[in-house]
Amino acid sequence: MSIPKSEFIWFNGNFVPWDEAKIHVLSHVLHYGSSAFEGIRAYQTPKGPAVLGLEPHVKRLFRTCKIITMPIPYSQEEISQAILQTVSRNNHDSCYIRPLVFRGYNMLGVNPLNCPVEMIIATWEWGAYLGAEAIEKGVDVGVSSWRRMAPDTHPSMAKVGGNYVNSQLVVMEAKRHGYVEGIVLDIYGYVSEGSGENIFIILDGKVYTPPLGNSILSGITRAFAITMLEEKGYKVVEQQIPREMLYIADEIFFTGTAAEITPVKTVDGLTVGNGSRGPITEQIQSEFFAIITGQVADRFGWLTLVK
Ligand code: PPE
Repeated sequence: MSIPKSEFIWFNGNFVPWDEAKIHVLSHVLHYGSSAFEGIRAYQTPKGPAVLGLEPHVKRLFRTCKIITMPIPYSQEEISQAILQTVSRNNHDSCYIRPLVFRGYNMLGVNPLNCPVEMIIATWEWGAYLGAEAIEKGVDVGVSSWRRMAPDTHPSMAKVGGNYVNSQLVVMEAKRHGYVEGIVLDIYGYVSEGSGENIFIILDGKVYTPPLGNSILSGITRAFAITMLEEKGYKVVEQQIPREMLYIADEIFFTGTAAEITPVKTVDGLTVGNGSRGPITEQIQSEFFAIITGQVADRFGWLTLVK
């Protein structure tokens, strides 16, 4: 399935028709993965569309660009406004939002510094990332034979295009083996994350998730999940997780903007808990969907109305 087109893409400060948002084949980004991106969602609420986590996503984009020395020629406020305007111009009730900063066309050679920093913001309608039934029934996943980037190689805290070669290898292998998604271990063999999701493991009433030091992306949905879990009185432990904990877990769920909160049903063919969505996962999921669709008050200030 190809991307469902919207009308406009914000491109270096202007709205251009979807089909005209093009770059040269000798752009630096295409050759060396020199891009920084975000994935954000807007949800339909009774007050109109609202963007979830606008501020933390824009902040993370700027941090990614700082890590890879790719200065964005706009302020965070300008980018936030541009995101809201793009959702509005494309008349979405709900959508996925993809801001992308990249090194454009001027010179080739690894050094990016002589190439212009360009930016787009695209929006489109994107349903459930891991399949229509995944949110309720959960997904079958496998531990990848690939490892996440070692510390001091690729910066996992930065959402950089080039990092996603690793994610692509993980997800392609997972699909080849009949799984929906892969779980990647870090270089030391500890659980890191999915190809595009953070992971939570529940064992004996405690909730575990890998810390930033295990080569994870600092997920915004992960932060939302921790906030909801702690509010409900669960202890969330950020600690190194050995692979075998996946096999004895009572519940496992993924978090991510695209994946939202998705239960994991099996790992490497072994059933997680009783094989259906666990009670803590369900509680957090229903709270999450109630807040982001405006069914209950946005008490954590996660939403920004588009109009
Ligand atoms: N880890 C990775 C590697 C990752 O790519 C994501 C988001 C997360 C964790 C969760 O982060 P957050 O969205 O802030 O909760 N992956 C994005 C891209 C997915 C894609 O296929 O493209 C996303 O979910 O938008």
